[in-house]
Amino acid sequence: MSKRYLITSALPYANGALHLGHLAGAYLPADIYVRYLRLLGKDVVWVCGSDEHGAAITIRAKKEGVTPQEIIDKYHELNKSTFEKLGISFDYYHRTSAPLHHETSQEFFLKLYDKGGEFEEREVEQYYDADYDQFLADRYIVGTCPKCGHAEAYGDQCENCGSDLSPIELINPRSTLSGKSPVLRKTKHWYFKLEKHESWLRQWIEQGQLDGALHHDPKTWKRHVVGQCLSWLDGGLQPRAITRDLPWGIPVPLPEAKGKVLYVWFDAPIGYISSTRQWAKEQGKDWELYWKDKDTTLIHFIGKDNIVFHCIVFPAMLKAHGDFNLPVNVPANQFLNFEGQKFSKSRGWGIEQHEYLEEFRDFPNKEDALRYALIRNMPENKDADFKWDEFIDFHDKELADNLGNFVNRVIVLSNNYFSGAVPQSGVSLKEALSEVRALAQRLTEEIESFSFRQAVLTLMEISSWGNTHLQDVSPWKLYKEDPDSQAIKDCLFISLQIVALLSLLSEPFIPFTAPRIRRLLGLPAIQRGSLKDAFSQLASGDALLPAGQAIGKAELLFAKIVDRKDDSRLQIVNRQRDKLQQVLAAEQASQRPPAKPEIQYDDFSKLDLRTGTIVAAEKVPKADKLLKLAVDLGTEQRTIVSGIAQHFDPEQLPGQPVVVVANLAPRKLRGIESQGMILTAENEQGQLEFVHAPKGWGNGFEIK
Ligand code: B3M
Ligand code: ZN
Repeated sequence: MSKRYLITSALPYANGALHLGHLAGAYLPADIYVRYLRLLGKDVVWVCGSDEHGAAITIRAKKEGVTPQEIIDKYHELNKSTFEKLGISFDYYHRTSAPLHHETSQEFFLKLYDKGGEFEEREVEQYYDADYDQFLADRYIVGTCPKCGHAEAYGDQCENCGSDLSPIELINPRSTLSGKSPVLRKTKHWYFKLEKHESWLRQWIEQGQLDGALHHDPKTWKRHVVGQCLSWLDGGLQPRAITRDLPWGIPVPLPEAKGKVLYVWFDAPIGYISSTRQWAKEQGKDWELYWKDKDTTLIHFIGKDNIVFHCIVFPAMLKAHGDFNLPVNVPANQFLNFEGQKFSKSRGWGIEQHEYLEEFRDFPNKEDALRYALIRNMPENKDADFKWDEFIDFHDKELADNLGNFVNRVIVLSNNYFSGAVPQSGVSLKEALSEVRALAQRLTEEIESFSFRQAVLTLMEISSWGNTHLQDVSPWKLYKEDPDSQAIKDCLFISLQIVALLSLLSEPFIPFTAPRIRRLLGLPAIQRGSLKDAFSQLASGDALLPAGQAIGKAELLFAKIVDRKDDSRLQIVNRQRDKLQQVLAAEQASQRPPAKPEIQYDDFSKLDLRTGTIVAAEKVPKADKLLKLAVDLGTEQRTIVSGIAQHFDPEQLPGQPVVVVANLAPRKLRGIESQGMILTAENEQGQLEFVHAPKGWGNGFEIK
């Protein structure tokens, strides 16, 4: 392991709240990793912040009818404070509107500019909205997708078919500002010559080689990350425009670039640097050590939609600059779905982080309950799905029944048998805990290889080991025979050591629970290096909790959700499930045809509706949709031609009760006179069903 770590998480746009998928993607995994490094006493800095430039912000401002500044202030505060409440322990949460970030980005641009050979200037034609006197960012242009025909494709992407587009490709483009079709106008932009960097990038990604030396082991990178990078490289790299004609952003620091700003994806990753600089300034540290020293490991945590920027574009920028380290790993996560579907704010499908905190405010230990469920189902190598059923199971079966129960039993028994003091024991902890130590060792390897799902299962395995050991010895049985039995003391001595170890190992995953376990044991608060110290104590066979130490009273760490005596927690979860049902029901209702205009009673009373039974049915030749039916109306038999052939097999129909509009004027269909109409309705699956009176009613009754 290296001496120093610089960890980054993707800077969220300050244009909206974050949902659980974001949390599971780039923030929770980094938090686990960083907390773990801190427990090992590593010198680590974790930076993040709000991404406050680009069309994402100005479009949201326009939608809400406020200024971009109001938007970024609102969502920066919301996201920052929500992260804090969930225990996401950034060292610094900066914002890209800060002066230090503007300065850092402009310096970066100028360094590449002055170096020469990295940029090229191009005169290009771009869409311009004459009414608004403004060039249009890609997202400000909508039109028909040339690939799939979707009418609302954006200038950079079609959300229907997923194609990357350029605004020029759109059919019938319109400006989202004026709604009119934009005009093409000449403008000048600076392009970063990404293609120049193609060959070393390939070596670096494929073989982990950089400047003729091994930079990282390429096997430690996730396959889907390497795969995405290579397919980009295979497609050939192109120069990328890094300036824009927009009124919101960081001014391009060149006299001839008045009115132009840096492209948001140029300045956003530089946000990692400025966030580190701001942190160092406030802490009296040297930021450059974290970015430039060879003993520093840089790791970017992101979602899969940002891979190309972090594995190709930003590394090329850093290399072009010359002084900076490149990331040793970019353990991007895939996407999290929600109850089988994509998160969608507009559909109301999903839950945002701050909403969860609000709606679960009366749910005990809500933060760790959520973190745990997200870690158990983290989309590490493929997309995953968050389900409330699983949230309940993970909480009740694993956190409560396994971990919570183990801690509780050990504390209760120690209080009962030894008046709350750690018992004397002569066992060799080296031997007694050898399996537990091996599990702890495995857990560290899993965290270090970004396998957090597996790591949290290993945590549970340690707790299971403790439960099994307790069960095997069953001190409550021994106690009845001989309350002074040494076996009881040994068993609880060992168990208490495991609880002490769990109070540290659990902290990266469930940081609200771990300090409570510490307090139950009478142990001091966790500090940087606590786990490292514990590992060396265990390695030399020393106790984490020495005999005689006073422990506290038991308290419930996790109150089960499914609990016959108290359903308050289940109700909180059920409210979420009900909300989703309502979303689905409302969507189904809105798919039904709109109501028809009002009619008078007389209009209705003109209808003669009668019960009947189909007695014969056959296909109408050369008509896909039509069936010829014979219907018994009690006093007479009618021939009715009905457009239901695609829904029913004629052989199944004889005997089917129906309702007939009996006084509909006859009309000829394919040469057959149809003498009435059969009533049907479409069910939720879009299939036709007959409307009919209850079976056994008989034919010819009037329906009023
Ligand atoms: N703000 C995109 C996103 O939120 C962008 C990430 C920047 S990371 C430097 O997905
Ligand atoms: Zn399309």
